[in-house]
Amino acid sequence: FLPHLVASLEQVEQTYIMVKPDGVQRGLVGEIISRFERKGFKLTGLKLFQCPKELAEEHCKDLKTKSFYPTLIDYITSGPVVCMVWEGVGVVASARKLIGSTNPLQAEPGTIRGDLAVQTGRNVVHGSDSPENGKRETALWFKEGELCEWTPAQAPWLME
Ligand code: IDP
Ligand code: MG
Repeated sequence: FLPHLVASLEQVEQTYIMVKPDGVQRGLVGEIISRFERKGFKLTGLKLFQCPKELAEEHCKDLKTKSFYPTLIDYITSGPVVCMVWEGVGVVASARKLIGSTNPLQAEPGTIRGDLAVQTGRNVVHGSDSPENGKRETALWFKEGELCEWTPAQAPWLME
């Protein structure tokens, strides 16, 4: 029992991060995973997955009215994606910062999109935009039993 690791349990969030098909095709999977890993968040789910159309539509349902919606669905289902769940205090907002702005040309250097992409329609990675959506998207993309609860050996060196 490590009291310092459970003290802030209610503050622990989940975010759904996905390397999109362009990131997989361009060989950026390791690079993208590394950024979250090095930051110090905890990986609790990971799989390579060919997304069916119905799941892409459910995931993107808030964008249904947008002109780019059909091409977005084609993009997300165009090849395998890497699905991940990362956990930590403040992980949702922090992951969005690591990812950078939706338009890679406006994304700051040092962010994933700022360093690795040029177009909104090929912006290599997805990240949940709120803790609620982090939970919703985790449940959408992962079945129970696919997630791992574990304590990283480095935990006491990341959190006092
Ligand atoms: P986000 O991924 O930064 O949260 P959202 O507005 O939620 O951005 O849009 C979801 C995804 O839809 C974007 O990551 C991008 O792949 C795609 N998208 C958003 N706006 C456009 C656009 O204007 N043209 C083409 N694709 C877009
Ligand atoms: Mg979004």
